Amino acid sequence: MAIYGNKISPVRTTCVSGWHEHKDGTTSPMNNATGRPLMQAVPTTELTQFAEDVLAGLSTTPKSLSSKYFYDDEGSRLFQEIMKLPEYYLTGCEFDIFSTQTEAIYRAFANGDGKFDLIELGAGDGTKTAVLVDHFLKAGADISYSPIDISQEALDALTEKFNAEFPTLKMSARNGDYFQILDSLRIGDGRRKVLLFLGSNIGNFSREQSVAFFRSLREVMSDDDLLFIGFDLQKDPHVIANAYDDAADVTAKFNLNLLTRINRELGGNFNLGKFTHYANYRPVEGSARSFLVSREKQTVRIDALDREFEFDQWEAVFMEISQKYSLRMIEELASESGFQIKQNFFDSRNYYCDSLWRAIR
Ligand code: AVI
Repeated sequence: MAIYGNKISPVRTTCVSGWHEHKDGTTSPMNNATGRPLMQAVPTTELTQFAEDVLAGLSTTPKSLSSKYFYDDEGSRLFQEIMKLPEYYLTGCEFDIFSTQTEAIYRAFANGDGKFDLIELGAGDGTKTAVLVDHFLKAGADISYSPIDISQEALDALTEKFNAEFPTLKMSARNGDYFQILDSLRIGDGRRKVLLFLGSNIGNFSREQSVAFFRSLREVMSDDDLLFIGFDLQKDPHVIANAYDDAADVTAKFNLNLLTRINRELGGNFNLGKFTHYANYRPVEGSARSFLVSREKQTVRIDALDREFEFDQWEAVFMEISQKYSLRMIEELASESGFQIKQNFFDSRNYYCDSLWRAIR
């Protein structure tokens, strides 16, 4: 019996249409008549969460795959490449904020005493955070740094870099999904925590998932803790559309890599050449979306699911949403999740905002 990855459930969901979004941000196929999750027990090989989500996503109309699975080691490497692309302005904007407003950020984090623990959710290679840490240490702050990331390779690179640059910094890197690690954040030693959620990672969540996520962070935060979030702002639609459709096709490779991951981890037989990447930006909703579109009618088999999936010619698989925000949206998100804005930091072009939130007591 083939078991792909860690087994999590002896039950699998079956082919239905629509989505039910759980409070924890996960989704299940939904019975469209009742709006409830439709879970039909089918005797099967035990499936991983990844396998279950792929099954659910490819069994609905329209088909979808979750962008949270983009980040295997190769996906994380491709994302590092995206961040260096001329079209992908987000990283540069956050870097601009961190390098030009470092002291103001330090004062806002320090809250008078300069003692706090920095916890970064989805740290990646930590390049931008290094700018802050460098300044905080030079200012004599008493800090520790805990980067959390799904990619062990990215964490290893970060740890090596930080150990070399900041030999005195107390550091404990943690590998895993930040949803799973949330609970461990509750256990504190009484020191103030500043949680970092940078890079507009929040833009890859739906609005409901964002509120649920921020609320679950609020639950593990003490009243004096702070949350620092990167939001990509609404701007010239052409600038945004280009950021998700770069000339070097790195974003296309980044999306297609999820098919490679399915082939490798779930025994799929996706032919990558038979799919094309397509991205668009909808200025009314402020959301960029990306798709993989089937160039021809085809059948794809996934051994771990013991299933074949039919794709029509030009059928699109929804891959990712990247939400862009107005200041009003940021304020609403904060207040709906139990926070208020302490201070906003903008880059010189007003493309991007790092928003510092304090919990409403
Ligand atoms: C990680 N995340 C904020 C990126 C974004 O901009 O939505 C992922 C990405 N997708 C395509 N390019 C970058």
